[in-house]
Amino acid sequence: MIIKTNKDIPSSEITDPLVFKQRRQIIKAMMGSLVAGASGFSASSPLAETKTAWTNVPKANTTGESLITTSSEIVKNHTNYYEFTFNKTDATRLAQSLTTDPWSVEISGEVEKPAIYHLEDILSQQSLQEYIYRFRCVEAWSMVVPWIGFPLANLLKMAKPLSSAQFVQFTSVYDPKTMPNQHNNAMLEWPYVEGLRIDEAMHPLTILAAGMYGESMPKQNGAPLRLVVPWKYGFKSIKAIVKIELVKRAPMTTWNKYAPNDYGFYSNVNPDVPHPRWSQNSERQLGSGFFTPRRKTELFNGYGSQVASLYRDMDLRHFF
Ligand SMILES: Nc1nc2c(c(=O)[nH]1)N[C@H]1C(S)=C(S)[C@@H](COP(=O)(O)O)O[C@H]1N2
Ligand SMILES: [Mo]
Repeated sequence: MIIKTNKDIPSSEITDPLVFKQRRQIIKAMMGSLVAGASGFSASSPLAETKTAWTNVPKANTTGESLITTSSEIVKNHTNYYEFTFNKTDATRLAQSLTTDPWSVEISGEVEKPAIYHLEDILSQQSLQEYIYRFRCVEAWSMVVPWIGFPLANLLKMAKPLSSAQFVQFTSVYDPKTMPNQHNNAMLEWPYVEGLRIDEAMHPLTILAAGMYGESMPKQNGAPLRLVVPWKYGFKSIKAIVKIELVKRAPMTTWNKYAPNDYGFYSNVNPDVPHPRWSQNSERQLGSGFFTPRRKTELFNGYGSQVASLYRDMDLRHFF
């Protein structure tokens, strides 16, 4: 495994200075609402302009367990971002050209109050928390990431879902000018689409993340806003979300369309349901030593006590 380190380019060097300045102002504004009071920083203090203020984000106590996080250098430099590249190291560089500011998110479909929100308006209405979750890719590697985000349910409730809203469909940004693989629909169809059942989307473990490791989200990890569903395989955790639609029927998702026998709609982590080409009963933990044994994969990635009831009476081999 090749892990490139020190590839982080200061964003001031690669971003047009005006855009950079605007982004600092938004982050400053966001952090004002995030940390004012709790930390004593105010939006006008110079400290609030540094990324360190994100470290004052309170910890969410959704799981009651303490996990050792994977090194941020690894998580930032080993990414899956197929719009840019099919390898795991190049998105660190390639994704920097994506414009993530300004950003807006459309919420529509089976809701009383459809709306297009500016990202800063979404974030300023949420109390951001740190969620330390295991993250398991369908390729059988895993990591532990300290995300900064808020429950997806909070945002969905603002739109007032109708009773006809049975599923939620998420769509990533479509920007073939900066995302080279979007020029070709032969393998995967773009934009990237994912979906959840409404009760999965409303579950308190399901978050939208705007940052990780005490900083705003790196572009290669899905800036400015991505989904994180810790009990499902990583491809469900869609990056760079521009649209959230409440829908009546299960959406057609990118990976399910590409290979329905390999990637089910549910894709709950399950050691007993192998991928057609490999076992899922153990995983390589990113950052662990060469001689460290693989981790035994847990049903629902270890979150069963909180999420198993969502799948009561369902045959998990059939609904994989
Ligand atoms: N839009 C989009 N979202 C995506 C992907 C992608 O290629 N495009 N890859 C998925 C896969 S396969 C995984 S494992 C996780 C990886 O998240 P990370 O790169 O931040 O580790 O993002 C998921 N979300
Ligand atoms: Mo993945």
